[in-house]
Amino acid sequence: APSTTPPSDAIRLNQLGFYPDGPKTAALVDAEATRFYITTPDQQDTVFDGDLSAARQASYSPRRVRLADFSALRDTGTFVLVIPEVGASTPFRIGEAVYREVTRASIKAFYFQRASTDLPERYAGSWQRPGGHPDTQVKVHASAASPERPEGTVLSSPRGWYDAGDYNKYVVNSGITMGTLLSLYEDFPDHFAHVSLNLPESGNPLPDLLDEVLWNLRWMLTMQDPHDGGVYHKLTTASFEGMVTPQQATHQRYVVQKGTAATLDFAAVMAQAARVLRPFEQTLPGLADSCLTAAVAAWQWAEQHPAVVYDQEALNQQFDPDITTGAYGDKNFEDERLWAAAELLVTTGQEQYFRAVEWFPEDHIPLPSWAQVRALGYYTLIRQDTLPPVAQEVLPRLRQMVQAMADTLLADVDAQPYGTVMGQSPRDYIWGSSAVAANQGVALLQAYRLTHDDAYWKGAVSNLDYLLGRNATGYSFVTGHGTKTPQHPHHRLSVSDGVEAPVPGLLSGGPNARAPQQDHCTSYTSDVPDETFSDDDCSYASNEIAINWNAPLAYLTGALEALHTP
Ligand code: 9MR
Repeated sequence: APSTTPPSDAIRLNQLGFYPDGPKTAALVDAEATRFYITTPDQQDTVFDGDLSAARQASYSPRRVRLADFSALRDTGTFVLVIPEVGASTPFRIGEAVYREVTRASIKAFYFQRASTDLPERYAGSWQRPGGHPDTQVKVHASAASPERPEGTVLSSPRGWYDAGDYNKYVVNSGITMGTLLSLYEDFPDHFAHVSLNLPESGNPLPDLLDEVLWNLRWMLTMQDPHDGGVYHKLTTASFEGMVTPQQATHQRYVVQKGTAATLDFAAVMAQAARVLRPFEQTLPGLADSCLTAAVAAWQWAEQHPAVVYDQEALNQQFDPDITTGAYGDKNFEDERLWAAAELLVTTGQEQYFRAVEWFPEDHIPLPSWAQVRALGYYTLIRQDTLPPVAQEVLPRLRQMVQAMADTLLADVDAQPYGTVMGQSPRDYIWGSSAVAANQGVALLQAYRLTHDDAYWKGAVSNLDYLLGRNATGYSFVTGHGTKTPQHPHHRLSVSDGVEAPVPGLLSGGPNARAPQQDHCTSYTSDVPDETFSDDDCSYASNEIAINWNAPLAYLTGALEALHTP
């Protein structure tokens, strides 16, 4: 066995570990070596050894990366990877259910984001806190005034999740987040019937994942104007509050202008929720019906108001007070409309929703993001055992398109420096790049569910490896899960709570090539796209957290666990 070597940050791998029958790869960054060894944690016994690959380089990075492939090692246990000339990795596991805890944490993270409630110690541990933002005295902003609800009307709109590092609640971003979490349940109901999250509601007959989803669903329902079915774009303070606790954040909250994107996202979520909650009618009497009624009213509003943009700058020219919080200002509603139609079609079986949209506006499927949700509609159609007869005709093409999307993601993966699907293009390193990686993984798993072709599963695993450490920063981007994790996310709850460790299970946004210009934080140490990350709470463009990033992390980890559970 090689002699004992100290840990080295040049060795990057999934810090949680690997499935026995799964791919296992580590990366060595900017160091020369030829052999690697997998040993027991004390480095006394070598259980596997192999050759490092030749060095590879991305077009956008000066780093030379070699890979160590130890997929053939199937022993379970805790190990380290040793490269005698360089150093050792931190210990990692090979075992069944290696992502069980991170799955739970990535969903429990939503509990920590709950507005309007105390988080007692028995559920929140060290991150217990008194509630804030009751949101029972929310005002109708001038931009949202209507005859029935003039400016200044007081509304009650409690619950929901804080969007991100800030304390506001945004319908558009709740849309993709809820769609992704409801889909995780819809795809793996048997698995999630048994995933327990230690929530206040854990004793009830509902699976915990759905209990958590309900916290935001009930808030979303309050964001619809019952007089016309339209949905307010967001519930927000006029400007961002300081890095204070929820109880100290007491500025007036408003609902602002209704918009087409928010209303269609709402319609999609409510239609999907109606379907998913239907089997729990006894526990939640009437809720599925209420969701469907809300979805239909929202759809009808959007048919009458097909192009109401939420343009914050334009609103601020017209109305007071100025609103300067997150805009989520999408201008294209074709994808939201397709998603809403897909959910309404599947839930109601009514032909009108099939006839209402052009199902193939483009040949390829864009990766989901808060502003682009077409894939969510497609995923919903392909996951059904049976579709209404009119819709059958689109299925073959849809299946082929989902597969083509996944094939494109896999196209060049074997030549990548880190061997991950993430990072094949420098354009992957945008604001919230961690969600790019996670959503690529989700897309690959949709193709895997269709075909059972292992290549898609391995591609998805490669992106989880990216998120948990096999990347150019050496971080596992999930707080509290890994050996090197973000300590200072831009997250008001974590900054203000007096607890040293940040709230666990949160996905940091990740490297963002434009972050230094976007947040003016000065602690970045590299401008290489995949390294432009700073574990500093000033770095909201690379180190914030957000619900729409945690949701695909929950899907990716949860689906891998569900698929892997015998
Ligand atoms: O995730 C959003 C990203 O795509 C945008 O480029 C960015 C700037 O508009 O805003 C991000 O969303 C933020 C939102 O506006 C406010 N809450 C925090 C969100 C995450 O940073």
